[in-house]
Amino acid sequence: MHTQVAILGAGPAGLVLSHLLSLHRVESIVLETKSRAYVESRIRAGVLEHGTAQLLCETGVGERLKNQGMRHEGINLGFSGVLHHINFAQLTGKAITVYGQHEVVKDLIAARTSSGGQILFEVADVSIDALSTNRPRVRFRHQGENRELTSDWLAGCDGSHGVSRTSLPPGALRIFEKTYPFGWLGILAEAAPSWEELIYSHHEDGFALFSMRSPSITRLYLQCKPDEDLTKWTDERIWENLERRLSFPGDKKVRQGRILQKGVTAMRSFAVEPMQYGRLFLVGDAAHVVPATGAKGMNLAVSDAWCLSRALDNFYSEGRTDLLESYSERCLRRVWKAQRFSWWMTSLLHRFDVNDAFELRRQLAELDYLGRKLCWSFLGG
Ligand code: RFL
Repeated sequence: MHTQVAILGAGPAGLVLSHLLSLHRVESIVLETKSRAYVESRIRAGVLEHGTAQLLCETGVGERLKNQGMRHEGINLGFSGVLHHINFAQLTGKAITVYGQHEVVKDLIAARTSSGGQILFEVADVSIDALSTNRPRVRFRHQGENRELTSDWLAGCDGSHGVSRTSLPPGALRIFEKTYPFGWLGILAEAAPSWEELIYSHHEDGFALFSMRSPSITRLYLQCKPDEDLTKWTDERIWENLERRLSFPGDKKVRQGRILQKGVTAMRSFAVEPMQYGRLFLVGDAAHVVPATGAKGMNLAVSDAWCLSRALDNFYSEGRTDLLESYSERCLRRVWKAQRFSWWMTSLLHRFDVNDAFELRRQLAELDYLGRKLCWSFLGG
């Protein structure tokens, strides 16, 4: 089998890339280790930046997003028991859309399959080679058979644990990494959201995030140990902690409901340079991971995919290679800005050491400063 662009991974990066390439009439084949049902129900991100939502809508995969996505003009920062509203629309003229990553994935898979795009699900034993030749190769098993796919270019969109980055020779990439001494315990609950917008809550017991996925499903997170034992967290203990960390004046409190899903996510920052090796391009989480606090991961994946699709379109339509050559440099500029923002949000809102009273006061002073600064710039200062 041969194609112009072989894509490893049917997450947001791989699917957006395949979708955009098809609009430019560039052929691709996507290989995915999991089943279609699995990737369509994997609960992850839920905040789409203005640019991401706009790209999906403008390229014909935004119908459900427009109908079901929830436009939020701001977020709330909670600290010292008080909520402070930050109005993005007034500050920047832009808003965010709350729409589950798995819904984006469903929309993209539907678009690819209905226009004859090839996605092979449940592939196994994936390996890559010949990356420095003009015929990179992927070997894999599919439906019990050993298969081989050659391509002009290979896109590694296989997430932070995929094979594309880890198959490269030692020293090919420079790795930058930071791990945080905490994780997030996340739940998905059958409960209508109590507040209209997200709440990022700083609390002396640890950070909490109130968010939602739809008018009847709430998504909530609690700062916890990175290797937290979930069996120690009964539903009762989770709700009790959420209520305490999300308690603000007024009559609203966290609405409880059946817990549909529980999980622990470690928090880390990770990036490689460059995001290219021979004819392999790394896209999305395969090249960088940000702590979820900044809600940047999926948006970065979409942005990388857009950048690469443009470069490949230029190559096939005009024979130009300059955009392919500068792919890594252009993506990394944005990646490092997102790394800085995500690190800053994470450092501002989490307790690194519950016994460090100085750090607690410093964070509160910074949050207070931030609240005043944003209100001030708001008034045109
Ligand atoms: P993905 O989504 O991990 O997709 C990679 C795909 O590759 C497959 N795969 C392979 N396929 C072929 N061959 C192989 N050898 C393969 N190995 C793996 C996998 O099965 C998978 O389908 O990476 P991608 O496409 O780069 O997308 C990145 C995003 O998923 C990620 O950045 C976000 O989910 C991060 N994130 C958030 N991002 C946001 O922009 N806004 C948010 O609000 C937000 N919240 C979150 C998040 C991530 C979280 N977790 C669980 C890490 C909240 C959480 C809790």
